[in-house]
Amino acid sequence: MKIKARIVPSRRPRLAWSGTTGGPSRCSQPRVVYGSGVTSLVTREMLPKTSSRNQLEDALDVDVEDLQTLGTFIINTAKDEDTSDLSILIQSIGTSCKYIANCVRKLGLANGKLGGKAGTENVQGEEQMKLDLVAHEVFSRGLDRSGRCTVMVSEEVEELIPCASSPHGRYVCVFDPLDGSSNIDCSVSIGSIFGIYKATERGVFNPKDALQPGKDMVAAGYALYGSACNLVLTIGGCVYGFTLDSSLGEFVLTHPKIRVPPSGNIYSINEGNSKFWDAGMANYVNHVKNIQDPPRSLRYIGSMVADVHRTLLYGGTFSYPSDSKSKDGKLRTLYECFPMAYIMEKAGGAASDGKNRILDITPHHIHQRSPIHMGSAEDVKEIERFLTEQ
Ligand code: AHM
Ligand code: MG
Repeated sequence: MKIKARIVPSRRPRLAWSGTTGGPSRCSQPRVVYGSGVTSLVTREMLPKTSSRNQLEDALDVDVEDLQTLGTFIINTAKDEDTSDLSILIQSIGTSCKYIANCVRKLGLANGKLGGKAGTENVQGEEQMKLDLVAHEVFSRGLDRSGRCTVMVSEEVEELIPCASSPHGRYVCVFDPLDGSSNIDCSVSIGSIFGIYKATERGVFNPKDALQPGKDMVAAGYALYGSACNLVLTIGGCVYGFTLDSSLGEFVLTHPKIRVPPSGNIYSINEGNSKFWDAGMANYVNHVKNIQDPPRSLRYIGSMVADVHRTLLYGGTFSYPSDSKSKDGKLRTLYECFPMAYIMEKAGGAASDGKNRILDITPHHIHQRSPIHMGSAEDVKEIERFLTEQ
């Protein structure tokens, strides 16, 4: 059994027992003690049954070496000249996500400076929250300063945003700095979403670079500000999940090579819109409700990042369909649907607009919308069957 230690020690770790001066007693708790006096609690249940001190220290050594932060992971993954630019870009995004995670934690304590409405509207006529604007500033400044991004698209800004400090930037970044705004003020999970493309020419601002099909992305990810803060990332290969260790201030690799189950028992959709659905969608949800073995569960948080994160780990589907009220659905193709669809596919799942693969869409406008159904491949196929049979 492995014991997870939480920091890279400056000296070899040794075991100590709280509440005792000598060896272990029945109720004493073992701690891992590092040279600097920083400690990490290890519970009795986590210890191997045969706990000789040497065995424990050996076990600790193994895991301490295995500890991988987002920084080391990216540097090891993106080694060549080409991808080292990408690595710097993603590290800057990681830092922005940590900053936003801090704002989210302080939201209720900041005397209204972070919570509540900003009194402005975004390009789609939606009310902006103060935290939407803070997150946009943090994301866009971080990307600009990374020096690796030539142009950006943000949900909060109508036009393309050229990066002033990146004369040699070779990447295009599309992002929703804070997704799930309606959940901000009630402490329900929210998130940030991003997708990265390569620019046609290094350092050249070409508006068409921001309208590439989703399948041409080179990396995508999201941060979930929930009961834990997770950063999920793919650089075109596997999907990796990191968890923010706030004592270290680092994202630590906790979910290597995530695979979405081929099918699942959870469906996620805003059923309040059912009166606007077409027959195909209504028939599908009715069908799902009547499955007996095992019965399906409806889970809908109303924050895409949280709903998709659960779908990625537990399987099932997340849908925001088209309906008679919004014929293209609600979610934005470029910076909401594409990155999540890219992650879902890289994890072995699927993402469809109901008929076709989401990632095959070539957007004609940076803020266009698309209906979306994503998650376990078998379940998404079943939704497509219902939607195309009507
Ligand atoms: P936002 O970008 O303004 O926060 O809107 C996107 C959010 C998604 O996170 C979520 O899936 C959806 O809106 C929920 O919409 P609804 O309240 O219509 O169900
Ligand atoms: Mg959003």
